[in-house]
Amino acid sequence: MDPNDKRSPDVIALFDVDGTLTAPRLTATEEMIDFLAELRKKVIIGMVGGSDLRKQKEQLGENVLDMFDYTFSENGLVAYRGKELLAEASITAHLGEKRLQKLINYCLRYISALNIPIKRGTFIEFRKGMLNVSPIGRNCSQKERCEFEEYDEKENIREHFVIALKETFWDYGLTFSIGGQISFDVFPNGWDKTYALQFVDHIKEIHFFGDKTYDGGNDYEIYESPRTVGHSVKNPEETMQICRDLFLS
Ligand code: M1P
Repeated sequence: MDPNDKRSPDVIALFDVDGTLTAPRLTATEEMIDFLAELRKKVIIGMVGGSDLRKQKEQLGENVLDMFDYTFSENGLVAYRGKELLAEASITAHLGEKRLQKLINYCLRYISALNIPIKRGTFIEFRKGMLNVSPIGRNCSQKERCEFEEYDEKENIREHFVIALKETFWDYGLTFSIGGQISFDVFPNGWDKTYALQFVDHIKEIHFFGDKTYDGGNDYEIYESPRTVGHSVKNPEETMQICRDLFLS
């Protein structure tokens, strides 16, 4: 602990990214970046997103590890304190190659049989601690991404896909989480955002801010956790407002 750090070691503000610090998959506004810097002078801050670090850098800036006291990528399966890598979880080691391949092959077969308005590329993104599966493909454009989201709201493509996966891989101990616009995440049970809490367990008061705090949303478990004080927000503006009231007034 830095002796010049006058902030309370007992309180942390922990933020989801998409819909909480930024619009979904878009970059943070200058106002938000400045706000986080101001807030960090008063309170320890951390970020816990479903995306991998590369995407978090795209959204919050290349220097994201310098902006937060704690950075949790892939729900905390990749965890940093400042620039120090604390731990990385591996879905490959957890599932084993054989089961992993069965799962990947099933997803690719399922997607190949889907008829949707458009398909692009990168249907499965292999991350350290999770798989991210997208029926349209991750390298669609921003416009195509928004169109798919609208289409999926009517046709429930991802929901049906997840039902099929749950039925087929019921004995794999996996969670399928629809957290964004075009994809869903696949990770072992318990590797949701509460996974990140072990790295801040020494902090008494953990304020969590997220937008998908409803049952089935990818902020639900951490929002409901008895270890956190949960704040449900509608957008980044509301995140800033609640933080101003709580920490800056
Ligand atoms: O942070 C929420 C989700 O953001 C992205 O989802 P999508 O590309 O579908 O909008 C993904 O990085 C996903 O892993 C993440 O949970």
